[in-house]
Amino acid sequence: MSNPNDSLISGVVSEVFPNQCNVILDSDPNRKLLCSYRRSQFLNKKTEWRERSPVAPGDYVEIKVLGSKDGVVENLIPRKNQIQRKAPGREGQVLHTIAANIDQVVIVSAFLDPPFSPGLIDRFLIATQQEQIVPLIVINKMDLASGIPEEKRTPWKLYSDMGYQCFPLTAHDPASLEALKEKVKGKTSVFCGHSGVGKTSLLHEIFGEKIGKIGTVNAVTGKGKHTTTTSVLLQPEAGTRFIDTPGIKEFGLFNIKPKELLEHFPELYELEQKRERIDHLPRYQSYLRIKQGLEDENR
Ligand SMILES: Nc1nc2c(ncn2[C@@H]2O[C@H](COP(=O)(O)OP(=O)(O)OP(=O)(O)O)[C@@H](O)[C@H]2O)c(=O)[nH]1
Ligand SMILES: [Mg+2]
Repeated sequence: MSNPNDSLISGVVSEVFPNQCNVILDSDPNRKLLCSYRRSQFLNKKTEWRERSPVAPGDYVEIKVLGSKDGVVENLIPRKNQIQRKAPGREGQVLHTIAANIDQVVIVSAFLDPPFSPGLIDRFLIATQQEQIVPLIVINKMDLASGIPEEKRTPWKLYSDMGYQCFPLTAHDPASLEALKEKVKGKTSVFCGHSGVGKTSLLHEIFGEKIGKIGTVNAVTGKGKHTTTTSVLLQPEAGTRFIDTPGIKEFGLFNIKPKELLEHFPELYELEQKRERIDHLPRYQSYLRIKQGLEDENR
């Protein structure tokens, strides 16, 4: 008797829609099938958190092919890791998986327009540490730094001093992208950050192909207007994958207790252990806001 799994083929989820997702086939990376999936089949009912969608970009799946363009997801392969946040604006404990099976998170901030945002960087650093994913911090739009006093031109210094890899660059200046290009080669990288920081622009420049729309930044609010609306995984060359994500306003952490939080702020932790004052230090505000948010949630 034939095994029903014999007719299944494997691939990676590249884009997720309600009840359907695009899957790039392992056997033919230029071929993409639109596949339906059954929420009830894959959602993990045992955890107290509900996932917004059972599949995410980067998930490995096995599918049954139905025609030249579509199929059905039959199996979801367990994830090696994932980057998740608390889904914003919802009641209850709902999770949004931004990406699965990734090597590194490229945390993109702009030097200006929108303003450099240490709060979001700090949250992503915690999430990557929890999942043991390499974080790379990109500070885009360095062209806007000319005319800014010297001492204010390196807002990321705090992070490089702590040993994080920081890449100050300008998307439109190819020479400034070389170091980052080397780092993303042969890896799966997810590009995250606020709207308008230049994630899609950077990806255009690095991979040299049109991958999505590039937006404008609102002159009044300084915020982008969410030009990329769904996360998309692309595979420009064998072994290299990247995921462009829509800009996020909030990155809500979960599964971490307020008292564990200080360990993710090692420079504050050490001083607090020695009972020294920390409330004047740069990341203290971030620490405090995240801690208060987690305490409110636990009430
Ligand atoms: N001055 C300057 N502008 C840039 C740079 N990189 C991108 N931009 C501009 O910033 C705006 C937003 O760029 P996008 O690439 O759409 O930003 P995004 O992060 O993908 O935004 P979302 O898709 O909304 O999350 C566009 O007008 C880009 O031309 C840069 O290095 N310098
Ligand atoms: Mg974009």
